[in-house]
Amino acid sequence: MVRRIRRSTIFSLIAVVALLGLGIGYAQWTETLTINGSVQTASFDVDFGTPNVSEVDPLEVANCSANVNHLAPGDSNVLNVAVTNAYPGYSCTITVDIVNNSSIDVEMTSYSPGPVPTGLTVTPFECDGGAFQVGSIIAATESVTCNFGVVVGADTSPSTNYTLTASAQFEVATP
Ligand SMILES: [Ca+2]
Ligand SMILES: [Ca+2]
Repeated sequence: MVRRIRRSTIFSLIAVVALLGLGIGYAQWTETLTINGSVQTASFDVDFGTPNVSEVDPLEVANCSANVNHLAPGDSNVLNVAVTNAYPGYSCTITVDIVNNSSIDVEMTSYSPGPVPTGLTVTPFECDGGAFQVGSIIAATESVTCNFGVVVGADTSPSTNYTLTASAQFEVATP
């Protein structure tokens, strides 16, 4: 009887140890996975570059200047052109890049020239020699060179301020 009890005790201990071992093994095969989400959207920013001006000023009294307006740091969405002391026969041409500072391609979706005051002639805002138009795409980080001109006609009035506006809209290019 004494021997049997011992055997059974020893067997029980072994069984317990074996179960503990299984428990440890099972824990090692159970892991918690953590997902850290991070989504970065593309940057979108179209700007005017630094404009250049050339003029036909036979009397050499007029002046034409152009600059970009920074609505926010690095955001050059407005091109300002000022012509002073203009007279019939004077003309000024502005050349400016439209720069796609986005990380994605952008498409010009519309261009809206404003009304041209009587007495002035405004040559069309032309980009890439006319090849770039509504529906055209500027690839990421690329640019397109545009120009337009203002010609002062014979029927302008002295000491008058003429106002010109135009706008172009861009959006993410659809493939
Ligand atoms: Ca001048
Ligand atoms: Ca911009």
